[in-house]
Amino acid sequence: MTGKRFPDDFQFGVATSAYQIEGAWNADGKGLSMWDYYMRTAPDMIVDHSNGDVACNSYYLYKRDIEMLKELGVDVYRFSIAWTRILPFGTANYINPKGIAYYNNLIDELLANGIQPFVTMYHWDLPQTFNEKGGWLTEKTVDWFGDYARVLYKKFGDRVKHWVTINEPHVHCFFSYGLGWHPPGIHSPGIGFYECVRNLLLAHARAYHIYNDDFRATQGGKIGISLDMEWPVTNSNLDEDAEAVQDFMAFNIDYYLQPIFSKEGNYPERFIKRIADASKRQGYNVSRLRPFTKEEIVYLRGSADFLGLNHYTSKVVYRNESLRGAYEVPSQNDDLWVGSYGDPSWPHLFKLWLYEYPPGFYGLLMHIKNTYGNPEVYVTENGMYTEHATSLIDNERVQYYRNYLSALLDALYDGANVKGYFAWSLMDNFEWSNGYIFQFGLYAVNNKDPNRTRTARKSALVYKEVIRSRIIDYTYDVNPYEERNGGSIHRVHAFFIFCLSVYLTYVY
Ligand code: PNW
Repeated sequence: MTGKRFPDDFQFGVATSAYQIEGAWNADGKGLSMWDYYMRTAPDMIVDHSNGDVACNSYYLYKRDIEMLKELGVDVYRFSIAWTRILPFGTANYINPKGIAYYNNLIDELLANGIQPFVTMYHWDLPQTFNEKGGWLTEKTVDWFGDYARVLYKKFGDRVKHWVTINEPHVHCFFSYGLGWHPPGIHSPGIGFYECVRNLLLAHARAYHIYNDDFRATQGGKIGISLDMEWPVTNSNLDEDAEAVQDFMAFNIDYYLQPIFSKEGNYPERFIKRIADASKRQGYNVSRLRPFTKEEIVYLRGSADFLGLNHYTSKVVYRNESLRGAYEVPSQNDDLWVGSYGDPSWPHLFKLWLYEYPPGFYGLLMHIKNTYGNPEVYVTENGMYTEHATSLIDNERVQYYRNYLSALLDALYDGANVKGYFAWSLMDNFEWSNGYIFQFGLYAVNNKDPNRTRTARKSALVYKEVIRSRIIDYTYDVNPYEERNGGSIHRVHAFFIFCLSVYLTYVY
């Protein structure tokens, strides 16, 4: 036990996203997102050839989801709205009443159970109609997104007081327009990637300003953006490695934070210069990073009431001659020109991308506090995965959550303005190009069962105890199997004792 406790008003929650859990991909008038479309035309994008057509079937099972939220005792639930469930063609000229009804039911049921909705507007499921017109590579998407945001405020803003505009510009643009591993599969790591981020940031600002101008006075909510960030670490004292840390920060952290959360606005100088220099060397007559105009810098600056932070892991970074020719030219990786890896001494399960290093979380939270005037932060995602999990006893995940929550508490006690925390994820779900191979859930989901039965893992019960007690007790132990049976035996006993006492009082 660390002896530190979470303040009473600290908000605990869990997070999910529409495409990863809802299923019902074409039910009740829903239109196609680019995920729906590519899952039919390019199923090879997904390692196990699965897709989100059914996923956790939450479109039909949302009441069960709310039962789980109640069991955990969370204060808030972060979910996302599927753009094409509301606007089947993307544009706001036709609103699908059944889509509105679904989210109304979800929101009302949450509120009736004392759980606040924390709603993401866009978690990667762009309408296919807009993809066909250029998607996030065209600035028109900024207008389309603004129109969509306006519909959401009108329909749900009376009850939703926290909005996340965009989930993870970095990961979304990197996979969809940089590497091309996610729909629409565009491989343009040195140009398309930067264009996508630029348009997403402007779309975010558009949604923020629409709220400010037309809704804030009557609805009084808050608008933020969820940015994903890894923390760079080095043990070396070589100048090149120190430079690598600075550049990694500029490309992966400050690139996204500075335009919105700093006093001066705009991209970091260091980042602008590296891409401009590389572009010049490569014979481009302008930088591959299109600069913001003066008006855009002002439009973006200060355009958030809170920062949503998605954080999973840290990286050891370095720079040396071994990187010559390591990356495709041109690409964001080549512009950055840094090597990175997970330190093998940090706990990890499958040596892919997720290594447990809680001091990195602390470092990141303190960087945000110290560099950006201590903005309000909600950790909108944090968690770890298992692979082909068969047991409900997920001690590695329990350990991960305890250690990351402890790091968060340390930052909180050192003055970081963290208001809430969302575990990713409520339950196992469609993990994008990794299909159903990785499980991030506090609850296990049985995909073979048409009812998509959900069962609490040990991590769910440990998180529940953290929420209840507001402390992290490393000695607390619980067995998810006994809870399942023990819980019902307990209820039978209680009922028996109740009957006996009624009998003794009134009959005997
Ligand atoms: C986030 N990486 O994505 C997303 O917001 C979620 O939808 C997703 O399920 C979750 O994290 C777990 O992956 C990420 O490779 C995807 O570093 C990949 C990375 C990071 C975040």
